[in-house]
Amino acid sequence: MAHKAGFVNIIGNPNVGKSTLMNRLVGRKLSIVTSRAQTTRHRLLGIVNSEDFQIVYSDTPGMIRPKYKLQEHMVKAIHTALEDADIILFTTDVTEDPDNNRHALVKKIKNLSIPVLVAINKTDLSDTETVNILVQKWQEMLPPAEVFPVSALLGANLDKLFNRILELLPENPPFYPKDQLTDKPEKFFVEEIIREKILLFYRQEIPYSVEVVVESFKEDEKIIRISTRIFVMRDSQKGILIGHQGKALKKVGTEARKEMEQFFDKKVFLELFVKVKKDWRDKDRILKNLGYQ
Ligand SMILES: Nc1nc2c(ncn2[C@@H]2O[C@H](COP(=O)(O)OP(=O)(O)OP(=O)(O)O)[C@@H](O)[C@H]2O)c(=O)[nH]1
Ligand SMILES: [Mg+2]
Repeated sequence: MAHKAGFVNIIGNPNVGKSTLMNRLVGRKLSIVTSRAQTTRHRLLGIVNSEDFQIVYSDTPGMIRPKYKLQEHMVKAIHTALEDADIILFTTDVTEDPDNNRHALVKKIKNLSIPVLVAINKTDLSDTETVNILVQKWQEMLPPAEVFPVSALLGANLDKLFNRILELLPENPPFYPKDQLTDKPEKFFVEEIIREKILLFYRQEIPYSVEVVVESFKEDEKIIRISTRIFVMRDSQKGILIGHQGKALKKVGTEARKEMEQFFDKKVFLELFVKVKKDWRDKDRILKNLGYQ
């Protein structure tokens, strides 16, 4: 049998569960997940390898109308993902009304000549009848697409989706070494884990004003020592982030460190420093330094 390999790019509106779905399909938590929209800022690959195939999933940011430069970069990541896909995995959820869908993405997908799979996620929050109606509506909305009701959270119906992906996967040699799981370095996951805790623990605009950068990452046999800087946009945000007697930031550090120890399967020593970098979200030079190309 010829070797199969290809890019399966997951796109959709914010908060529908794209990252949860990719983590499930890859079998490991690579992408951070929170209940807040715009959790994902970067495109991230999750690679599933076997002897006969290599599926390269892409998690992407949710589609938004950009209001500042950071968001423009997020939208650019979606457009790149539309261009280099072998298969599009358009993800929606049971709360999204197809008739009322923010049409930008659907229109773009309609014009593609590659296979499109629609995952209707969060079926655990609905009932069979409602889900069946949604399946039909999405089928009409995107006629060539095949529709799969799933629950990424519970792992329901993902085997059917996976089998279809495998069938549609083109014949190709592998694109990445077979032991490779992702395209991002260790630092990226450190930054994302800290950002996830900030999204979980702070309200309003704080998480959207924050960027995390690893300044040093030193690993020896027993422990990884990590020093990070958290950028905020204003002095007042620095105060909120640190909290009374430093308690708020300490909680971020503790929870992030625990998750890193799981992720790296090693003891972690983690330092966090907060710094104000005015309007970092809107400055090309700063964004470039932060890895938004
Ligand atoms: N009930 C239920 N919740 C889900 C399911 N999948 C994801 N969620 C929840 O939906 C929220 C958003 O999940 P994410 O995976 O971060 O969604 P996303 O599409 O990647 O979001 P952005 O990166 O912000 O665009 C989280 O609270 C998840 O726990 C599901 O199958 N069922
Ligand atoms: Mg996401």
